[in-house]
Amino acid sequence: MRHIDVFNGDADGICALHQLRMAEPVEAELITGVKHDIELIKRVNAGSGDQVTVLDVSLERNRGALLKLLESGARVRYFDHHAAPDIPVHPGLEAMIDEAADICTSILVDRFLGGRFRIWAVVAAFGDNLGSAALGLAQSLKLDKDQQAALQELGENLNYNAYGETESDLLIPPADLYRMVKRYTDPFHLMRKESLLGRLDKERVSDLKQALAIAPQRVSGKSDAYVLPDEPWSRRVSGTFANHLATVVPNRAHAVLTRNARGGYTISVRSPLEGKSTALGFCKLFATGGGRLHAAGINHLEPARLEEFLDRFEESFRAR
Ligand SMILES: [Mn+2]
Repeated sequence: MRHIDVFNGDADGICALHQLRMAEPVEAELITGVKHDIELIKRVNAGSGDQVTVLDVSLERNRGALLKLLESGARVRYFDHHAAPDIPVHPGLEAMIDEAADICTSILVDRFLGGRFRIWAVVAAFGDNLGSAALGLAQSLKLDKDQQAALQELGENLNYNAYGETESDLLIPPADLYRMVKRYTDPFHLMRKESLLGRLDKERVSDLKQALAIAPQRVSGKSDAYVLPDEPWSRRVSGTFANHLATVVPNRAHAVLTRNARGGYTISVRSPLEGKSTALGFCKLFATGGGRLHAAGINHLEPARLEEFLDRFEESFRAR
């Protein structure tokens, strides 16, 4: 029997798998990728008797590949917190899905293991930006303020490593980052021993600093659009930069454009909470647009359409 572990390359995916494998150590084949690379199950090659564990990737986006895998005779255990409106019923599938807003996959695994390695769920919840859930778990472990702050930084750094268009944009491939994390039962020990964490922290700070030094390409009454240079740091920081702008200047709409491997632009859009135009409504005007109401994006825009995009962005967020 082979074990295949399929997990999101962000902090939540890594910490979920780490908890499980401390409880159930096995040699497993690893399948993971950058954070937005979530169609991972189609990369699994397994059959009768094989055990596949899937962590922190949308079941909805993997449903077809999951059904194929189940039909091939593999057994699948699935932990996730993304929307899953139609969970298949199959004797080979054990699904632990909870879509509650204050839950991440590592918290589901923490429940499954009865809290055995809870400190890693704290790290993951901070990484997934679930601050109050993380603090609740940290308090149940009686961690002090300094320990909480250190775990928050660790979660954010592990998470930041997963941002980029491809693994070549990242400081370390997520599978290697997991193999490093896996050597430590104690996250404080990991932070003391591994200089990579300090490098991730520096990179996260310097990427944002570089983005903040870029002047917007288009400034209008109610919105700003930024075009970042064609560099790995741009592709790592784009979402973080857009969130930063939305936090610091919440009454304006923001678009952050980065060059992608197809020669076009990938775009993050954030909209003010009030006003009738939303990031999602705007992004849906484009074929590859989607996301959440006030935090949406466009996967690909042809380069020749840049000026048209800037005009439509300005126009959409002009009226309030
Ligand atoms: Mn997650």
